[in-house]
Amino acid sequence: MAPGAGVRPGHVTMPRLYAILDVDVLGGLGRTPAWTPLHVCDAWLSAGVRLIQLRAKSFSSGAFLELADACVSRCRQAGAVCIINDRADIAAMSGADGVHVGQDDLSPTDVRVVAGPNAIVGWSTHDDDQVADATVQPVSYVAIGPVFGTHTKATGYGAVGLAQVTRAAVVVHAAGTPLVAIGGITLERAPQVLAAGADSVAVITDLLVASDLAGVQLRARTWVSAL
Ligand code: TZP
Ligand code: MG
Repeated sequence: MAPGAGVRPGHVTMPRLYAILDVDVLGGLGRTPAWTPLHVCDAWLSAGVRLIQLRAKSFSSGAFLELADACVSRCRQAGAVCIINDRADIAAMSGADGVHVGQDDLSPTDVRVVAGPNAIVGWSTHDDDQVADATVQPVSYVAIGPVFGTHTKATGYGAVGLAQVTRAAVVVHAAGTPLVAIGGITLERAPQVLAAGADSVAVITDLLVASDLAGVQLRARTWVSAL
């Protein structure tokens, strides 16, 4: 059996659409009146989105916690999962379902000290070595990316492409772990990413292609029904 094989800590069946609510991307859209994170959260949930990661790099800790509290309670009411980016403390305090961390954040083991054994813990990877390492970490899912070029995040890594998604899928599935693909994924590209082996596609920008909030809801509905 592969290292780490079996049911993973914080085991989760991932919905095919993994929506990331990035408050800085929202702010950068320059919409008038501004689309608040909670407006977008509500639009996505009412469209059937069932997994939202809250990402707020520029927020103070207090503002992030306040937003996380509101987001978690909306997700809970809708029967959706809410995951907090980077901050195990904010995930624990807000009662979120989990935490997503990257290679330079707290390790998955350290995240679990704060978030607990049942939390969903996701970890970003960008190459074969990191994917192999992920199979021996206490993670609930592994993310691979950027699959395509993206302007949303300067990851420091080049686009990994679909072949890398397939390689990662083989390795992480052997360890009993779902694979999330991220980076430059659009409605048009999502089917090929899933066909390459990803269980879920994580999306920021393409879920916001709309001119108003009704359009945001429609865009999310289109995504949910397409997958
Ligand atoms: N990690 C790798 S690529 C990326 C993150 C957070 C950004 C994805 O954003 P988009 O807009 O869906 O390309
Ligand atoms: Mg991070």
